[in-house]
Amino acid sequence: MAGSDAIRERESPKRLIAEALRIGFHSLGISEATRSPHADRFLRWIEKKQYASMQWITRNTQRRIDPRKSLPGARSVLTVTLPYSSAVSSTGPSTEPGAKVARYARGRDYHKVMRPMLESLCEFVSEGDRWNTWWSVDTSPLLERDWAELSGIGWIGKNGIVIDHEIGSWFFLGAIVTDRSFVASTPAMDHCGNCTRCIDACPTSAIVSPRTIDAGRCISYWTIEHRGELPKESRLHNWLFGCDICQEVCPWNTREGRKDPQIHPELAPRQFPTDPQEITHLSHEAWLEIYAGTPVTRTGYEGLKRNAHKIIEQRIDPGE
Ligand code: B12
Ligand code: SF4
Ligand code: SF4
Repeated sequence: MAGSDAIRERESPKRLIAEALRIGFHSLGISEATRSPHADRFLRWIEKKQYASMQWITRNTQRRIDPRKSLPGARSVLTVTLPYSSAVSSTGPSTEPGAKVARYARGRDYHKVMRPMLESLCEFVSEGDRWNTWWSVDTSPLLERDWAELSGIGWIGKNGIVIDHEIGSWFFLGAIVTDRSFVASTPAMDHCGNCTRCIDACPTSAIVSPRTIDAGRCISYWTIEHRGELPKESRLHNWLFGCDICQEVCPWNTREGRKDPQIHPELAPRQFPTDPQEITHLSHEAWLEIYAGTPVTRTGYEGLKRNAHKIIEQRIDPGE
């Protein structure tokens, strides 16, 4: 029986949450499948071209702001979290020298880790072909953080990242949209208060206003998503791939009493070379051996060498 013909009452999520935890997720929250309350902010961001060269984000905008466009008849959005290691890299925090790789990218590619986990949870939700499901992790058109906030997972910090008050922000998000209806969780409250540490610490002023990132100024964008030569004015501040500064300074990630969640074994951090000179000399085979299966390959062999060259260039001429 298709979902639309089946029982319409909201169900208790108790068994669903237990199943998500059994599969290995850290938490699961539920929100109603509606238009995102921040949809207009997203559309303004697109209008202002704050996506730099990420043209792909301008496609499917209606689907991105409303999950019902991806799954007609959708009733619930289930948001799950999967923590990654918060341990500092072998080069230490971003104040220390050495080419740095963001924490999220130091284990196996999370898309690969989360895919079977989400598929397994979808199987549980759909009960054979009784209910329809559609899932997303990062690359699908869905404003994942908006539903994470609505489903009580955490609030969107001024750094633009979802923060869980117990474990901080070192985790990935995944989402399942379904026409099965579950009782929604209580939306998360903002706990940033008057703090502006992330905005003050961002070395490139990419957080142009609280919760709005101009990708064209963000080190994470330059080192991961930008293709071709880096703009002359770009400053990488020793980041070879990604950037963690606006999370490193967040008190919710450093406070005493923060819970250190269990990390999925496949996300255990690897050791990567930290000398940018060494990276510029890597053969293609060596590059594959070191980074295959991790998110770092997204920027490509040439892209990573480009980033290493830029770091070296800026050590010779800091330019500020
Ligand atoms: C495009 C993208 C990027 C781009 C652009 C960043 C950005 N903030 O949008 C780049 C490449 C720069 C990037 C970098 C990073 N990303 Co990214 N990225 C995405 C992606 C694919 C889409 C994000 C998006 O829709 N942006 C659109 C614009 C409009 O977002 P925005 O400016 O932040 O504004 C939104 C909200 O903040 C809110 N908002 C804006 N203003 C206001 C004001 C108020 C008062 C309120 C309440 C809300 C609000 O409304 C807007 C619409 O949602 C998502 C996955 C997904 N499908 O959602 C992952 C995602 C957001 N990224 C993620 C990660 C881990 C990162 C990095 C930390 C990686 C790293 N270490 O280098 C950095 C962090 C940079 C940063 N400070 O945001 C995770 C975040 C997990 C979490 N705990 O929140 C996600 C969810 C991927 C995942 N599935 O886990 N990313
Ligand atoms: S990821 Fe780095 S460059 Fe981007 S907003 Fe955060 S601190 Fe700024
Ligand atoms: S550093 Fe402060 S303002 Fe920024 S996200 Fe964390 S609590 Fe919020």
